[in-house]
Amino acid sequence: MKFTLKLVSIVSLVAFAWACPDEEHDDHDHSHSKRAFPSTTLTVPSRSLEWGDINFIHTTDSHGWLLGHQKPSLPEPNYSGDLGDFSSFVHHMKDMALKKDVDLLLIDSGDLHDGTGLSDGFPVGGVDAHDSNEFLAQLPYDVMAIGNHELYIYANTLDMHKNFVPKLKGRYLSSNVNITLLDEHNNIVNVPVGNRFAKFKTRKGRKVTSLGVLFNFASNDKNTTVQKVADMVNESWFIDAIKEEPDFFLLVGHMPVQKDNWPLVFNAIRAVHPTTPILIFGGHTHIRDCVQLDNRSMALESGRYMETVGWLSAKLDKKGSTKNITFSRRYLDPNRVTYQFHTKTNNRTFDTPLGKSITKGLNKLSASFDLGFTFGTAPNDFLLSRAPFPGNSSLLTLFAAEAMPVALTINNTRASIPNVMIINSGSQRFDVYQGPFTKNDQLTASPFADSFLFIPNITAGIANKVLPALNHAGSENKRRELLSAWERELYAKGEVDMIYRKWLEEMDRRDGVERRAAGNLTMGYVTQDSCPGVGDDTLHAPLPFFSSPDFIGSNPPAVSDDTPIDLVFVDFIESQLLQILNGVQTAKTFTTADVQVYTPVLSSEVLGLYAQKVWN
Ligand SMILES: *[C@@H]1O[C@H](CO)[C@@H](O)[C@H](O)[C@H]1NC(C)=O
Ligand SMILES: *[C@@H]1O[C@H](CO)[C@@H](O)[C@H](O)[C@H]1NC(C)=O
Ligand SMILES: *[C@@H]1O[C@H](CO)[C@@H](O)[C@H](O)[C@H]1NC(C)=O
Ligand SMILES: *[C@@H]1O[C@H](CO)[C@@H](O)[C@H](O)[C@H]1NC(C)=O
Ligand SMILES: *[C@@H]1O[C@H](CO)[C@@H](O)[C@H](O)[C@H]1NC(C)=O
Ligand SMILES: *[C@@H]1O[C@H](CO)[C@@H](O)[C@H](O)[C@H]1NC(C)=O
Ligand SMILES: *[C@@H]1O[C@H](CO)[C@@H](O)[C@H](O)[C@H]1NC(C)=O
Ligand SMILES: *[C@@H]1O[C@H](CO)[C@@H](O)[C@H](O)[C@H]1NC(C)=O
Ligand SMILES: *[C@@H]1O[C@H](CO)[C@@H](O)[C@H](O)[C@H]1NC(C)=O
Ligand SMILES: *[C@@H]1O[C@H](CO)[C@@H](O)[C@H](O)[C@H]1NC(C)=O
Ligand SMILES: CC(=O)N[C@H]1CO[C@H](CO)[C@@H](O)[C@@H]1O
Ligand SMILES: [Zn+2]
Ligand SMILES: [Zn+2]
Repeated sequence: MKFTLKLVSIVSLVAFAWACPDEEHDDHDHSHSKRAFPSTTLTVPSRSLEWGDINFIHTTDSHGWLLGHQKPSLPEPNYSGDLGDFSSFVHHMKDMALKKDVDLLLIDSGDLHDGTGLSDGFPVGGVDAHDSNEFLAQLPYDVMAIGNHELYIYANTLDMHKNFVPKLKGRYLSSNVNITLLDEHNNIVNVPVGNRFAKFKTRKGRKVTSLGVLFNFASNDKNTTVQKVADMVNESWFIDAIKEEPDFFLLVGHMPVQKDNWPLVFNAIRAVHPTTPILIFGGHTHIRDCVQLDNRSMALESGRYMETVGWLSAKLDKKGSTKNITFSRRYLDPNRVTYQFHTKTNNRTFDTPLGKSITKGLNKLSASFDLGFTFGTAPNDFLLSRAPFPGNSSLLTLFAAEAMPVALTINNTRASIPNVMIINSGSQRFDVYQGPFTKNDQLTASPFADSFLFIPNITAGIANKVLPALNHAGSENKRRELLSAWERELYAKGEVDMIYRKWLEEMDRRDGVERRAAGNLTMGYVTQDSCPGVGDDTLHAPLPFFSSPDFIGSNPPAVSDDTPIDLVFVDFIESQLLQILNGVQTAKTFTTADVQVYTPVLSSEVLGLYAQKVWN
């Protein structure tokens, strides 16, 4: 699948620079003094944070969600804090750390690109996330690491290297990721995107050795290089970097804390330093998770899309101690209620000038990208996994059975010929909520810019067999354990939805019915990880989970089985579809030579065109 990103030349990088917000210190804005205090009906966190000697605030996989989740449908308000609110939160937390005389570090584990209009809605000639990253750079991040979404498109990696990395002053880490580019003498050079490691001292003088590791990602663009983690730990620079003993190792990286390669890095360090504290901040699979690889280390993963802010603290003991370290970890719902609760501020004292200027700047960016452009008004929520499929509230049903048949036949000379239309369900990324359906919502829900193809003159009887056969082949593979090989391939390409969905399914199965029935909890994530105690900051009942097939299609046309019709499908699934078509009939062997372009409309445009026609 292709992201809806316009390919841009390097020259155009310079052409589009976001002007810094100029009115951040608007002294005439007294509106905040009229604000009411948060009403007590909002869900507050269950308990205070536990502070240690070293404390961390962690973000990961923010994917451009810097204005937070703004829809009123549940559970979105729980994630409504924007980057300006987060900046104010960090400011107050830093103040608290000073008063407590402890260290507080701010960490990010990558994937800043691809997710909302703020990152992806740039005008022609722009670069994905170039402008939204200007706002992230205004936060006092101590260490950031590169994610796979920084590497799908070379222009994005180059922008990170040239424009973002310098702002982090040596603390943007890419231990195993390089970029190839021309240097100032026009020589081709291959260099780390950021820094391979950083050694620094905290405010309290603690020595830190930090790395930034990416999982074994294989779908990176030309002229970017991802070295396997197993090879990285054998590099002489790595062995040198970890030789000296710091007060703690800070391993930041775009790699999940379970079932991936953190143990390779961890063990390499443990072989040299058996008791030095090791803090790991992972990401990529979009879940909340925590694991202790031994009793003097902890690894935290803090969700996705600014739906989670992670907290980790540790009470350090003497160097060389073999006692257990006391850790705590917490998954915060990012909203002003959470932020104010933990910083003991109220709606009047919470906002900082920087926070307000970031919010204002992001809204201005949104306006300049015209992200509020409204295609139509969604009559109800359309959900990816929280509503039964097929069903009236299923986004997959909406897309396949309603939106494709409308959008793909606009101005199409084949509109009058009956058809069957098929797409992969992974083409949809995020729920569509009741209310205005905007340019931002389209970029968020349906980002993949795939083309539609068709084979004419397939009899309806045959065409109707294709979708069930595609889905059956998928579940056959599952049964025959072929899935693991397929999943491994998807994983190397950066696909993580299957892991995120499994996580949702497990929390629903574990205590969905019981917790929802109790009626005293709002809906949200209910985390069960392998670290001691409860991790969620605000207690929730799990979101309901419904599974859906891998492939979805329009309703069968009301014609006889021998009627010739058009078999329409998205190019992403062409090879699988041809294979299946040649299985459900043998009269003819179909090849790519039989395939034609159906419409210039791309899969990323379908919902908008449908909304314009039907939701207006
Ligand atoms: C708190 O302040 C924000 C703006 O900063 C405002 O939108 C909101 O309505 C206020 N909340 C309450 C509960 O007063
Ligand atoms: C990689 O970058 C170099 C330097 O800009 C360029 O000469 C080369 O053609 C690029 N390679 C590919 C495969 O794009
Ligand atoms: C990354 O760049 C460094 C510095 O130029 C080079 O020594 C190293 O071989 C490169 N690594 C990879 C995997 O390309
Ligand atoms: C790394 O080095 C160790 C010890 O020298 C060796 O056993 C291992 O095979 C090496 N791994 C790789 C991937 O080269
Ligand atoms: C120390 O931590 C380990 C797990 O890493 C646990 O099994 C053990 O009970 C703990 N010991 C003490 C004394 O807390
Ligand atoms: C911590 O773990 C190590 C080995 O994993 C063990 O030898 C040691 O006894 C543990 N310490 C405590 C206090 O449980
Ligand atoms: C779905 O919508 C159709 C048409 O509006 C309606 O007839 C049907 O009852 C709805 N089904 C459900 C389960 O709400
Ligand atoms: C369909 O044709 C009309 C009239 O030429 C045009 O305005 C419209 O943009 C076209 N729509 C699509 C989706 O191509
Ligand atoms: C359509 O397919 C039938 C066989 O299913 C064939 O007899 C016929 O010639 C085809 N028509 C066209 C226009 O290709
Ligand atoms: C919710 O209700 C259940 C069952 O009535 C009770 O056990 C639980 O403590 C309540 N939780 C909260 C957060 O009030
Ligand atoms: C803090 C906050 O906004 N909490 C909201 C979370 O979402 C539920 C609805 O599911 C609201 O009732 C809460 O107020
Ligand atoms: Zn991600
Ligand atoms: Zn990722």
